[in-house]
Amino acid sequence: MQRLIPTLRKDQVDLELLMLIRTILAATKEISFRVSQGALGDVLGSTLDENIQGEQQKKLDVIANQLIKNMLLSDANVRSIASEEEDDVVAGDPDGRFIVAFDPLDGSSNIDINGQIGTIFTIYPAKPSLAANDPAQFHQTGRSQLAAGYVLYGPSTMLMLTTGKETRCFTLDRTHGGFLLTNDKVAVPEKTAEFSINMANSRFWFEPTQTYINILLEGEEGERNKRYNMRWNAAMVGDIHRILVRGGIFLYPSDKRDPAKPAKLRLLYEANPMAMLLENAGGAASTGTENILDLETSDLHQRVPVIMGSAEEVEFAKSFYK
Ligand code: FDP
Repeated sequence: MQRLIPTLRKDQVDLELLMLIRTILAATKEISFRVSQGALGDVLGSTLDENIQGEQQKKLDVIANQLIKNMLLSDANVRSIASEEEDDVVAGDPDGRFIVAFDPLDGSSNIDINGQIGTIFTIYPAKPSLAANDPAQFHQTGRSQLAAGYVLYGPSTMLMLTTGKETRCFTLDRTHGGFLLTNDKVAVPEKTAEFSINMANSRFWFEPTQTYINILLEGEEGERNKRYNMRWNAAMVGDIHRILVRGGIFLYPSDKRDPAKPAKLRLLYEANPMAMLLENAGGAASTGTENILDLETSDLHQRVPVIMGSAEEVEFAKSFYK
């Protein structure tokens, strides 16, 4: 089985970018180990702090953030860092060629129940004219991403990665400590009969979401003429992984719960990397009205509605949001 570095070399990935991906993955291997230790590693439970988005930080959120940040700061090619757990941009090397954004621990509510969690990351080119601590470094569209991926800490630890060509899947081989290529061309089935949405929010949905989901619930008696099943992992990384493996549609639409927070997921370090992984595997990613990858980030922690997955199903869902 092929190892990660030879695979990236074969894809002619820039050498410094390749080293940066390796740096990020070194931190995720440490996180994977800590996660597998569970209560024995004293990583479960909450801290007494909240992040900038008012969410209570779990111990593992903080540990994962610190591990990745420290590794990135030791890489001279990293100019700026953005993280879900950091209020502002963290300045790296003033001459670094790359900027990195990440969600250190996606699916925080799954940490204490031994459920699926993961690290999501994305790498962009740095803007040479801007300082390392300038948030405008990140004011780019998702189309500028040089690499995007996640590491899923499940029964096995898996890496899903794209550097612009195919989306590839690797599995962490604990016997030698490296990621081995286990799917060299991930292909999302075009059609699906599986959807993923937090149904508990249904009374807060806007009309397009109500109409679309009601049609799916009608099954073979409705317009789609097929019986749908539902899956909700409560960790985007787990839901998107399932969709990359066997298809499906994932929605976190805007809703009326809190007018100050009309959408939940973050564009820079959640929606964009997942959208790139999906598009490069033949899937699609939209807000309902626009392609996610075409949006320009204007705030590090900006939120977007998300509809992503199997291309034909996303296209059908979009027809309700016009
Ligand atoms: P979490 O806040 O637990 O980190 O990042 C946001 C996210 O998880 C996604 O991973 C997940 O899909 C969603 O929020 C879960 O939202 P609900 O609380 O509505 O289930």
